Amino acid sequence: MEEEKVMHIQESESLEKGDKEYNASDIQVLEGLEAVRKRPGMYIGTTGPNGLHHLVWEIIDNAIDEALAGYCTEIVVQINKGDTITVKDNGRGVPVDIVSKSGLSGVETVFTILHAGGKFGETSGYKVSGGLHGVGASVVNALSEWMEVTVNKNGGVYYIKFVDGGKPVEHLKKIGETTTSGTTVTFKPDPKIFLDTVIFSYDTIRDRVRQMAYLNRGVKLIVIDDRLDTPVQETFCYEGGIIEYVKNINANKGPIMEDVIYCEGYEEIEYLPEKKGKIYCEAAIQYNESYSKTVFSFCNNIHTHEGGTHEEGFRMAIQRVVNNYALEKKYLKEGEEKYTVDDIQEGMVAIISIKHPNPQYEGQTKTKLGNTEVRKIVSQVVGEALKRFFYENPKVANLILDKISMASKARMAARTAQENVRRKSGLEFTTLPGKLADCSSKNPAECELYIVEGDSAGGSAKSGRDRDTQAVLPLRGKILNVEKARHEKVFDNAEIGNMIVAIGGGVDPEFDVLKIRYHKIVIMTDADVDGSHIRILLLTFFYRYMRDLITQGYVYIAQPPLYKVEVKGKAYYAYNDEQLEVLKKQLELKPGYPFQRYKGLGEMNDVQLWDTTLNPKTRKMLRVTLSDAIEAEQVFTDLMGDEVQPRKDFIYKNAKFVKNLDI
Ligand code: 1YM
Repeated sequence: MEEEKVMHIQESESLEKGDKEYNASDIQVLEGLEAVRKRPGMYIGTTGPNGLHHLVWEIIDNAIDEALAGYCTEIVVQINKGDTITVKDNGRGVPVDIVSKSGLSGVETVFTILHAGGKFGETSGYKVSGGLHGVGASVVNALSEWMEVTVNKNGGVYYIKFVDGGKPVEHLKKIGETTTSGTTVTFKPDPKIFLDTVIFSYDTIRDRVRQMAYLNRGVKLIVIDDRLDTPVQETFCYEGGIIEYVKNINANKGPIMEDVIYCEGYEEIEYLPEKKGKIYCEAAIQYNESYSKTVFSFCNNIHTHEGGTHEEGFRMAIQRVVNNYALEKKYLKEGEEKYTVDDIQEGMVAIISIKHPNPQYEGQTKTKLGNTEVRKIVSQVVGEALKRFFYENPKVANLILDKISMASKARMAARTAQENVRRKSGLEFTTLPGKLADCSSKNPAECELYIVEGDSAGGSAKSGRDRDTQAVLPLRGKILNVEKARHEKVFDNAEIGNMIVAIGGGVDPEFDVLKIRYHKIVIMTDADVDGSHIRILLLTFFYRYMRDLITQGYVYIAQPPLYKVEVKGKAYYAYNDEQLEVLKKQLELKPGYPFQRYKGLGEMNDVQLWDTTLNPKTRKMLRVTLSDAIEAEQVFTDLMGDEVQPRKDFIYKNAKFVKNLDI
């Protein structure tokens, strides 16, 4: 472990007293920041795009903490021209007085001494944001080419600039008067550190800022992208907080109730010797008519991907309260099999959010909450609120219990059906489907499976492919929408059964990516509405039943051309309208020169299909990527919902979901 200098800062003196020369402690400060520059990964995870954006989260976190302390109502996050970032809040302003322990102004202390902020905030409560890395503003400064901090406080405007990874140009200086208060930080990430890219993604920042707005009710967050000729600006502020978050997630899933069950409470704890603090817990629950569960948990505004003790407490509560209520109201008879957590979570959307003064994270990616005291607190808070809701809203409770009881019956009926499929699904020896034209290679790393819409395109693909490495599975018609079907129906579906057996890794929760027979699963559908619908249905199936296939990047979308132009016996292809225009110019075609618009894959013969879509040397494919479950949930909600427009916009527009990859 890197040694970090932790400052304990308790008293402060006034600025006037503290004008000072550089001394030994300044050198220590620089050594601390130098350590960050030497091993940035230790502080921000990576120096790729995630690490780059992490800098922004750190600064926003400080502003959010100020909001949670009750002093700040509005935060502006702006991407400036030249990809610098400005974060501005209207809180108290970072302290400007000299801190006796460091001999520096509060601002300089916070922005140059590792972990200074955490020790500072004792008077105002505690620092809740951050957590995963929670490294603070000094790390951002250390990794910036320059940083400017302006603080409005006590009637004055104070300013300081740092260059070259945190070296102050001058000490904090009063440069004007003001009647307002707040902190503004602008920084430019150092391209010598962030070698991959120093370009910020508006979508990434917007998504995170919106999530912050949901998780911290009433705080107004504004995102601006000022890099464009016409700047983009969005404002997020949710008085209902996670209640609105749940409603939003549920909007396209067909909620079966109007209300959201809201649970809230806190408990004082003692942590570390002599330290007191509050664990604050809230959860929001709403049911929809689907069969999948959507439960997201957060600690200190960080998504705990791997769950942990807060989720355990939540599960304990729902299982206890629902089963007690069911027994009392005779949904369940004495001695009958109790509802499982899975039964209760079918069709449930829930957000669990806790704020903890001393979170401990575990798990592979350090996103699993480990604090054991949390289990009981969440269980109590959620249990009481849920129980109260059932008694106060018997009609809604009835709807929910009916749904749970159906889930439970279906589970018992499906047990046998699922066992049958498991046997069929490649976990044990099976025969490959007759419709599959397999490849001869048995090395998954070089094998590709083309899932092709329609028998005629399937035929062309079968004769046009490279038989050594390319397999073809034609699909007849539309596949089942797994979002709207029960498990046993999903497993009964012939097309789906064929895919499961062909791919060979089984299905979730036992899906094993090490057993798949192809490392490229390529979806090949027509470039029309039906084609994109089939593509979405396939992606939904993979997401719900073979999630690792998507998260580990094995799924691709073939890009057949849309146009063909023939000049002097030679064929030229265009994959979109712009390319067609370019082609027309390059070939100097006169207006009205004929070109072919492909309506479907079936119009291409085997040679054309090889040239344009199958040949690894010339084809274009998109790789499907999903890094974040919340992002995915939103995408699938948009896609599978009843609204048509989001679906239409999907494949070509949604850069988050599908990355361009020329292979
Ligand atoms: C754009 C980023 O950092 N705002 C901010 C930070 C602080 C305070 C107010 C603040 C905190 C406290 C007292 C306290 C911080 N102060 C410190 C430290 N926005 C942004 N706004 N007064 C002001 O926690 O007691 C660290 S962050 F350590 F100096 F108190």
